[in-house]
Amino acid sequence: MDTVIELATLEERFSGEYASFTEASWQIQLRSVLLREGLVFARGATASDLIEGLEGLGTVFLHPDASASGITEIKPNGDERGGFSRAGLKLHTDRALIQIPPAFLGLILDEAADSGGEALFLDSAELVARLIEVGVSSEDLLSVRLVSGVHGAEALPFLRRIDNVGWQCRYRDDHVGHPSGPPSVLAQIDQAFGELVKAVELVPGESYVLNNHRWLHGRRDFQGARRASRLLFNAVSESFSAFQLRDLS
Ligand SMILES: O=C(O)CCC(=O)C(=O)O
Ligand SMILES: [Fe+2]
Repeated sequence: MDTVIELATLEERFSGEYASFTEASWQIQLRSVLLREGLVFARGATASDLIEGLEGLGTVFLHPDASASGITEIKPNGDERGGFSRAGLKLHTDRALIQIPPAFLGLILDEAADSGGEALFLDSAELVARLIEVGVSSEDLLSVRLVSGVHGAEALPFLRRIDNVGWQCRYRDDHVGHPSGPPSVLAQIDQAFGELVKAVELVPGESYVLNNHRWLHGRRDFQGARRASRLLFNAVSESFSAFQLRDLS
């Protein structure tokens, strides 16, 4: 039986338990882990495999930096900050300041850094649960907005309820955009980030796909010639990326 692709949840990835799938079944497993967990790791998948794997869930979103096929090559180009630098990227939502950010993000590590460059992840469902647990009120939480650092004016909700389907989250705190809301809540968010963030050292040929409406991602700063390929997708249905938050109503 030809094994083409190996998949793991974040937990399985940490314990090195990749599961092998044949051609026939890996796409089904990829979609099912993505829908359930919002984050899935793969080994041996190319960009076109990921595009095929998301068939029925998402369609390729053309980022301004992407090539015609939708792939953005992420590598240092002399910038001092942002994706095309060697700088660390704080936890964020991709394209957080557009009305509906792309729902899914795939990233393949093509070439590893000499040091650093670990991928960072945070589940906003876990974040909200923690914030409620430490006493943040749902009213305060729902008052947090995201303000563009580039276009000025518009403020978009940190957490948006989509009728009958669930929630959507967006966040960034960098040159692209920043949160606005009760200072004590913003401080609690920062503290929870430090406690809940997960770092993964991807190996070349390894990739992840995440729900960009649920999981925040980032990376640590690095040395060397790290290179990655990124794909973004719009969801075929909002319900594919909306997630449940028991603590908020
Ligand atoms: O380099 C990475 O691992 C992620 C890059 C990224 O998140 C971005 O450019 O928005
Ligand atoms: Fe990103």
